[in-house]
Amino acid sequence: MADFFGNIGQIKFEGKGSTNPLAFKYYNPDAMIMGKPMREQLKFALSWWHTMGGAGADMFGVGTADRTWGGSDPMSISKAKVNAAFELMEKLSIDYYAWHDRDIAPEMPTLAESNEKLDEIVDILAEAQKKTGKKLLWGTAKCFDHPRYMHGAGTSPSADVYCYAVAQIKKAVESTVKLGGNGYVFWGGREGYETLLNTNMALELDNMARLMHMIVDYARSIGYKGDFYIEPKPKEPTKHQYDFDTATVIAFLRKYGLDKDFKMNIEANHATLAQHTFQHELRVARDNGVFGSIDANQGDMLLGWDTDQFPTNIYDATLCMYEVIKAGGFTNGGLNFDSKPRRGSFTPEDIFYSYIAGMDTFALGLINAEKIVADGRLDKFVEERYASWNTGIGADIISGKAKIEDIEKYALAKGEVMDSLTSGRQEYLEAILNNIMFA
Ligand code: XUL
Ligand code: CO
Repeated sequence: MADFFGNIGQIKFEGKGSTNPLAFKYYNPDAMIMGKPMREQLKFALSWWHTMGGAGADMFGVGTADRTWGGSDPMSISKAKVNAAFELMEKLSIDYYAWHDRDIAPEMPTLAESNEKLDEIVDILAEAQKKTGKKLLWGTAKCFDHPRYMHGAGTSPSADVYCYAVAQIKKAVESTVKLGGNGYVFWGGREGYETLLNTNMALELDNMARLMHMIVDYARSIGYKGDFYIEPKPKEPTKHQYDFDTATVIAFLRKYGLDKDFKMNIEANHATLAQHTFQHELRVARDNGVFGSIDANQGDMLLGWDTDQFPTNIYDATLCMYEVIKAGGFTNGGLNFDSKPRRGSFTPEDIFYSYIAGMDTFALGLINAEKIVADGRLDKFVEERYASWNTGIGADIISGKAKIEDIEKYALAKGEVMDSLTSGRQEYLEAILNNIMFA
């Protein structure tokens, strides 16, 4: 193990009574919960871009943290990042990681040179994975930061830029496959528009779908068996991102016949930017059979942008893990911390404090969610609220037996139906939730 964090040892589980800031209070990696060790239920991943590369720059100032890891030029920094990342993962008991191609290796003057550097780092990562047993959760291509992508990548008005993007993504998929990743993410960084005065929206979306079909066919042809994910986000960087939210993405996937190969990577902060709760997005994905993976973070209620804070909200984590359990748990997906310490939290220890906070929050979320399911009161309430669909006219509608004339006859005979309603009991249910969580 490299020694970038020599003053910090292995982070251990000490339980909720511990006041040691460098210990887990809830995340006990090998403790069994619902038949599996916690680490397998949660499948935590380190995000390479934030943790290894995010120095804290914002629109008003440069970075505050050193993320060169002792390297001096782009390639030596990229190599040092591998050592630092694997040390972090080992010390924090994180089993997975996720990257954009340009997070792990530098962008060079030509695509051929960038590919060469990427190959070099992928070989080093493969070696580190072999040594440590760590795995790649998913890979993706950074098709949004270089100026060539100012008008989009897969939705660029320029066919030349589009070809560059296809080639870059093809290479990122190959690298994902080489590292045994079972996920490949499309987040439409600049796939959207600022004004319709200059935009052919229909052509842009048709082209994006063409790109996705090409990539899926190619990936399957080289033996990729994992999932493809789209990560919805409603705005930022463009004013209107095409992949606005889960429902919008599902319509896109179905229109273009991509729904068999794609699932969702749901990010908490993107959900709230779309004016949805995190749980809403997860539920839409689950109900439509496209729940895949999660970018764990949280936004700030008072800010209108993607703040990517480490998640500490227990309610959100609990309701998230409830949805994950109901979806049958993670298969190829996991919980990737698309989160960064605040700009003022600039020391190496802050990386540990941040991950410990996020991981403990989700571990507690998992523990709470298991309790909600075992308690059964909330599920039972919902079941009973819809009991009228289990027998009589409700059951006949669901089975298709009742036709419109039968329903009309039923309604006419029934008269006023006010007395068939029961209270929604929101406050009663919120109190039950508190009771379960804080018992
Ligand atoms: C940006 C974002 C990305 C994706 C991967 O808001 O969430 O980092 O997770 O491209
Ligand atoms: Co994300």
